[in-house]
Amino acid sequence: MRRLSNETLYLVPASVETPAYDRAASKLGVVHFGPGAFHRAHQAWYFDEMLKAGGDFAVCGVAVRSADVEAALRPQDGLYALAEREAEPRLRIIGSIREVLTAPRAPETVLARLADPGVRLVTSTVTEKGYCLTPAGDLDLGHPDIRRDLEGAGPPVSFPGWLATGLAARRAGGVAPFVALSCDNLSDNGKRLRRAVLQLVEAKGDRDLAAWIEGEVRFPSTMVDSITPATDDELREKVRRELGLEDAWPIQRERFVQWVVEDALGADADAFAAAGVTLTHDVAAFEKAKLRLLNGAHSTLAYVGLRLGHETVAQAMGDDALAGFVARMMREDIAASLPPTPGLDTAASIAAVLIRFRNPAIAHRLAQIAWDGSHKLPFRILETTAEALAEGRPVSRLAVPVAAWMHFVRARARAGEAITDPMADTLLDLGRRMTGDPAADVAPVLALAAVFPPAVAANARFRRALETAYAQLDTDPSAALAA
Ligand code: CS2
Repeated sequence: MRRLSNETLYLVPASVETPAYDRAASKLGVVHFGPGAFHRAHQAWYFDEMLKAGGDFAVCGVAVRSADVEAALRPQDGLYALAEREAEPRLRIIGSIREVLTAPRAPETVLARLADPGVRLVTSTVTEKGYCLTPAGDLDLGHPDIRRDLEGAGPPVSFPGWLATGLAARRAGGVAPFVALSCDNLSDNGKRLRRAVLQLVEAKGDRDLAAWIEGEVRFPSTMVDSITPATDDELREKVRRELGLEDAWPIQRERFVQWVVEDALGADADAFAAAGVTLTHDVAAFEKAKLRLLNGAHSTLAYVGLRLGHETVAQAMGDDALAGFVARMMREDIAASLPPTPGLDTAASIAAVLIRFRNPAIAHRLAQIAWDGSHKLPFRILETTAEALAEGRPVSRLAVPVAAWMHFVRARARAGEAITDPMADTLLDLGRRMTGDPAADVAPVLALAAVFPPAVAANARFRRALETAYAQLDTDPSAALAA
């Protein structure tokens, strides 16, 4: 079977939407770090819309490490299929990605793209760990990648390092800075990225560049949302059947897609708005609500669901006790932590999220959501918990996902299986030493300063709640879910 590419695009059946613009003539406007599944499901689709409307938004995707995306997309001229998995499914070929680079293989080209005056935006989905931050939100100067960037001999290795180097090149060349648009699931993502880049430049001792970045570079915060299960053989096969062409790495998501961006995009704002992006001055409230409600509930379903033997989000939602627990946690515990915000209807968002989780056309594996728990739980559950403790609200339900995460770590450690997490070694070591005794198992977990904010770790009420939930999940999970 022939491979999807510019040359074979004409073979795509008419039922599948293809780029309705001249790809060869489209101009590069965006460099994106982390062209993984989420980017290709979300921002690349929005940029495809903006290209369709005639804007200069072709994307150069830069993978910080792995060459997998380049290997899949280069022979396809950047083209891939995006499947919307709903009762009435839709398939579309996305054409916005014009080039994919793997940074360590082509550092000069990456730098040239970052310095290109036509590039106005540098977007990113490098996941929580790609920012190299300490729990307090400072750049982690002990992080191996940051240490290498500070030594400064070769090209950058960290994502903040690339941004700093790209901005330095623009300043040196008299080119206006790009807008740095973080699209990762972390609260105040723009502010965090700005801090990481500035602290790196300061640690290098380049005060002039730091002052220029402080004065000239915009780091708008954003909220991104669309459920994007990893690509599996079922999807590859479906796409092959429907296209009649081979696509090495098709992408799938639900139809729902949302991008809220802080209104600091300058001349590109109108193109974003026309493509359906919400521009607002208060992204933080949207981001917080999404992280705590959707992502908090997702992580809860993942860890508790895996403990109960479920495999996918839809299956976990079919378990009435678990679905009821998650709904109560959102309505009673998490909603209480969200300030009223114009344009944000918390009750409606919760109802919508619960429906999205039940989408029968999507097989979203709990094991995928369980990745990187040490970096996800702080934003998703522990900030809410810290506020609940400070304001005297109950924390017994919020302790359940944390206890279930402990069970996840323990079960994987015992089975001798790997876990995907930047702290995997520490966690597996802890897991191997867990005996099932709640007090003995909980204490070293709460001592993980990179995960638990001090006010949560030291709180006796939370510790008791965690011990109780941990014991219940061992002997009688239904008791934990009855909370
Ligand atoms: C999920 C998210 O994998 C995960 O951790 O919770 O990727 C989630 O599907 C998206 O944030 C939805 O917008």
